[in-house]
Amino acid sequence: MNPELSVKRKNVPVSIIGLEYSGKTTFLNWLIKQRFTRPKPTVGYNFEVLEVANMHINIFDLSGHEKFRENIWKNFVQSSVGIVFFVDSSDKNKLKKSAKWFWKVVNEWLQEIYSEYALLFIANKADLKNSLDLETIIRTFDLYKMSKYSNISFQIFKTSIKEELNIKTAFQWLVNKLNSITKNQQVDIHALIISDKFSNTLYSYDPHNISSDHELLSGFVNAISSFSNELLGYENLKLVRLGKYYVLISQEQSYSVAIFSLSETNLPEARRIIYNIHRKIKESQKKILSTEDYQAIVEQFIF
Ligand SMILES: Nc1nc2c(ncn2[C@@H]2O[C@H](COP(=O)(O)OP(=O)(O)OP(=O)(O)O)[C@@H](O)[C@H]2O)c(=O)[nH]1
Ligand SMILES: [Mg+2]
Repeated sequence: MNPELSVKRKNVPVSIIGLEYSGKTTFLNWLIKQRFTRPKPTVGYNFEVLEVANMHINIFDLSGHEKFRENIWKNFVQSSVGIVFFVDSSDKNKLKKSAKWFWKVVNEWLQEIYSEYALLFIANKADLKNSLDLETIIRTFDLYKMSKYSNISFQIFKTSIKEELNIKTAFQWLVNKLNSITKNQQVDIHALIISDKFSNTLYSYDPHNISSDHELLSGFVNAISSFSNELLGYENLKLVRLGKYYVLISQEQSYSVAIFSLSETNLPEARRIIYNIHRKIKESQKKILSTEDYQAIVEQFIF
């Protein structure tokens, strides 16, 4: 078996977001049942797994209601590879509010992680006679600006789920993008080290034996981290070159996670892995995690 760590590429998370009543759950239902439905408003979220093109697409259909937008969207969005943003093209009054949320996602949340994303913009309900034309929607949302985000593959479709207009094509676009993003994720992450602030190794995966002494490497990671804090000011995510390695280090108050990689192309994925590991560690209720706990967390994202 290839000893290199590689991203678990079969499970590909996708979040469907957008204001309430735009058709998110109708879309999910269509993907599952291939027919038009009239769902009730979503409370919380729906979850389904679709097996397409060798991937298990894990779809989270999130409620569009205000409380949920504020508190829950960000977590789902940041850990997804694909994001589907729904807009009701027949509801002129909601466009401005919808655009505000769209840009919050693109400008704030996705840039914070700076991983690679596929973002599918759906202007839905094209069958209704007051549906706005695509040009108006693009202008209102300022979608021309999307070309400057090199970490986001973006596409817009005007659809009707009711009349099955463009909906297959839009989903196919997403599947293709997810496929190519996750192919790039066949990464050569050579080692992953989690250490505490006293440089004790909490978890290490080092199949190439970068270091026979992991405590030494942990100490080194901590030293780089605090050195660059002094140099650059506190910044959560740092990238250093170490010989032939790119080392991405993320430090929290009591521990740090470092990923060693041979190629720059792996870095977007490394960022996502680090972000997810932090999230899982934070979510964990236990105060002290064992090596096995850390291992279980890491193995959710890479194998
Ligand atoms: N005419 C028309 N109606 C649609 C279309 N897509 C969805 N709808 C209807 O719009 C209504 C709202 O759809 P939902 O899928 O529940 O909306 P949602 O975005 O999941 O809403 P929340 O869960 O409340 O955030 C339902 O009655 C759907 O049947 C469409 O393409 N055309
Ligand atoms: Mg819904």
